[in-house]
Amino acid sequence: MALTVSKTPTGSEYKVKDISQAVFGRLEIELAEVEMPGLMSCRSEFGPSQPFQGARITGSLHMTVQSAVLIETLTALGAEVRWCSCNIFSTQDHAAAAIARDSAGVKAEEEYEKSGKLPDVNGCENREYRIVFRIIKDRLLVDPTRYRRIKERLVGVSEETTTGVKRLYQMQANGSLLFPAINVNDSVTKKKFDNLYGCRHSLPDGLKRATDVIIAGKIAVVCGYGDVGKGCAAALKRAGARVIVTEIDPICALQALMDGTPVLTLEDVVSEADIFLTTTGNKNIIMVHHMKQMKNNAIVCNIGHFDNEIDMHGLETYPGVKRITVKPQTDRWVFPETNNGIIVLAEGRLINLGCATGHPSFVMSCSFTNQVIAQLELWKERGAGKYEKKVYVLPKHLDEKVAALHLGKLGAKLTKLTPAQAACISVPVEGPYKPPQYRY
Ligand code: NAD
Ligand code: 3DD
Repeated sequence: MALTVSKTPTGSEYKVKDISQAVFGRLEIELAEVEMPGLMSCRSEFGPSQPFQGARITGSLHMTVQSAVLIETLTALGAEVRWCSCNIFSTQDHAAAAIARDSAGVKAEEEYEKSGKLPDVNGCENREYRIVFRIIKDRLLVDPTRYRRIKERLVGVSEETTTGVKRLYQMQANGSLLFPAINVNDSVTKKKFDNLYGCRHSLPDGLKRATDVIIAGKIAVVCGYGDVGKGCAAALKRAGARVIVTEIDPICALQALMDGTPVLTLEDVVSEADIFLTTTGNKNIIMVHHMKQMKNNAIVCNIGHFDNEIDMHGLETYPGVKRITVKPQTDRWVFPETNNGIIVLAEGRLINLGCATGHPSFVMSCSFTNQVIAQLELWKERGAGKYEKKVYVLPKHLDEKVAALHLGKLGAKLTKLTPAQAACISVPVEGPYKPPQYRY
């Protein structure tokens, strides 16, 4: 397997599918910038002072047009940025090419992820890489922890998504968190926007591009009714589907019922439903024994965590099953006993990023403005001892600032409180009373 890394005239390295797509990528990035007021405001507010001077930021997040605007906001504030994608289907090659040509070092090639193994050292055309890989492999054999010492130089990490944040809290609890972490996901202007409205927009986009099956009139099962599940259920309802929710949490289940959506178990509906969607962030939600019972050409897809919500391993290894690839990321799997097939999208990975282009720019601007603020905070406070090896959330006033940065674009005008009104509704932040932190 050839491992070749290219360099731009300015020397930044990149590995992307087709650098010639940079022209197209740049055009789409320019369109996205107009829809991302929060990020553009960060550039005008913080750009002059170059707060990230000396900072080297590396990101692993879907390499999309929207992420490209985030990357170029970080570089506009003075950071040196390197990026790699985090999913084998979500890279938008034209965005990767534009960033590679104009901004950061980008590795958006997912061939190693698909093969599941590092390139063969001897297969690398690039002599330097052969040497580097040899050194890395030899030293890891001697000291598997050798490359953990990087943590001494690491200032911290900001985490984008629900499942990633859950992993960080688990690491904090078991003492394996190596550096401070900011939980971007639980900023209200991230979770209640990206996860909810972003999925409400991008789920139907993915379904239609992948299958062009009508949603209206169909029975759709949404596993999980958190923010992602709520957004998806709303989208499917608006498209005319009869939605059924599965849940483990009584409060989320009750919310579904209040939204007019029945709550049943997967076993109750598996042989009747037409569309199955997992949104839980959990694993082993739809197993192969469920898929065997489904109607012919039932659609099975996931928008939650990566490819372990759907039992792809069980499906791929089912005796006698036949995989028919209709088109990239749309596969029909036929069971030998019934000759019935189910349609699995994006190989069980994220449908909105695998079969479509993910969330639109405006809602990603909310998420990514939180990312910039989190990175600025970690960099500004580095070495000041403010942050321990724990997980932190951003303060409410910054959350409100992110929201405020996005109101003008949609023509909103906020009402101003009189002092008497402000006094009437203010809640003392310090002292015995702490307003409850709702996650719902
Ligand atoms: P959440 O915790 O708010 O919601 C998950 C819900 O699933 C919870 O209500 C939980 O009770 C329920 N659940 C857990 N196990 C279940 C099971 N076995 N059966 C039924 N329900 C179950 O999380 P969220 O913010 O909605 O995110 C969900 C997942 O989506 C996470 O993995 C997150 O990282 C991911 N996510 C994906 C995108 C995307 O663009 N594809 C965007 C944001 C978040
Ligand atoms: N995610 C969805 N659409 C995206 C896009 N257009 N660019 C980058 C990332 C995108 C994933 C996010 O919703 C992320 O916040 C998550 O998974 O929580």
